Amino acid sequence: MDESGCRIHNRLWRRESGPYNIEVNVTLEETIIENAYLPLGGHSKPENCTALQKIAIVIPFRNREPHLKIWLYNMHPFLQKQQADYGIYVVEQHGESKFNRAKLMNVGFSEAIKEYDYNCFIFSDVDIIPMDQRNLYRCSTNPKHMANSLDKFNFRLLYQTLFGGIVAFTKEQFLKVNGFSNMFWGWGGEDDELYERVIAAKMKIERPNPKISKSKAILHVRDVGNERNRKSIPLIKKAGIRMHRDGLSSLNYTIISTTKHRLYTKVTVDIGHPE
Ligand code: UD2
Repeated sequence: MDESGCRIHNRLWRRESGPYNIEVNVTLEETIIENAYLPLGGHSKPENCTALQKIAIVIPFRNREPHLKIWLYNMHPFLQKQQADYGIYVVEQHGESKFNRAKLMNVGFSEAIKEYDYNCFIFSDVDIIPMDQRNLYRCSTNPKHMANSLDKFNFRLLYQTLFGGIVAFTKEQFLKVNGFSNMFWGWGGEDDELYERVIAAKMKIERPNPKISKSKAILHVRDVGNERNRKSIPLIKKAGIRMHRDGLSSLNYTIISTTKHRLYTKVTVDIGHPE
């Protein structure tokens, strides 16, 4: 699949290239005013061309409103300058049970494909914002790890198999790995498990040039309800043998509400609790 999307994109991109000022002192109200032309649900398309990739951005979420408004404020113009045809899905975990980032990603994928012919899925944490307009938010011929150059890690890759933060999968790639595991409750391991799935499915990981994928990670304390998952290691080790029965194919959830906000679609979901 062509990464550039619209044909005229490259021309615009050169003009707009380079470091990008991330604004952190923002209100949701000003973000809404600046994006008043967006149709409800935060779905935007380029006006003068047809993008090859239709991108659903899926954000796992609970109690992170301050980060969400910064993300939205910065990412709408960023994605529009890249001539993206994109929709934003904020998937909020309902209730108090342990956070399950991976299962929320699976829900986002499953709900987004009901609404539009998305063929690229970017699964992104709510607190990571790219610093360079040339960092293309697009899918590639292999699953792509996009959070490989974060300010909080001095723009270095912490370890070779790191696959957390932001990953991009075409629809086919994501179906091939049966999505994320549903079994990771609490912090950690679900990203490493997804890496193992990709390898077991005989795909490779791609990463952008770290000079271009420089991104800001907003610092925060560990969330209540997202304590470290101490059961992750055996699950990661057996990812390859478990992946076809644990993932999109075994996903169960109950939608509490789907709300079309100006800047995004919010899916509030009951994903149950650890067994
Ligand atoms: C790392 C990974 C992240 C994930 C996590 C372990 C990177 C850059 N990031 O991030 O992708 O693998 O470790 O699970 O490698 N969230 C909420 N509310 C909560 C808890 C989490 O909205 O109560 C969402 C939010 O989108 C957040 C994301 O989950 O950005 C990841 O959680 P984190 O920020 O606590 O994890 P972090 O920064 O250690």
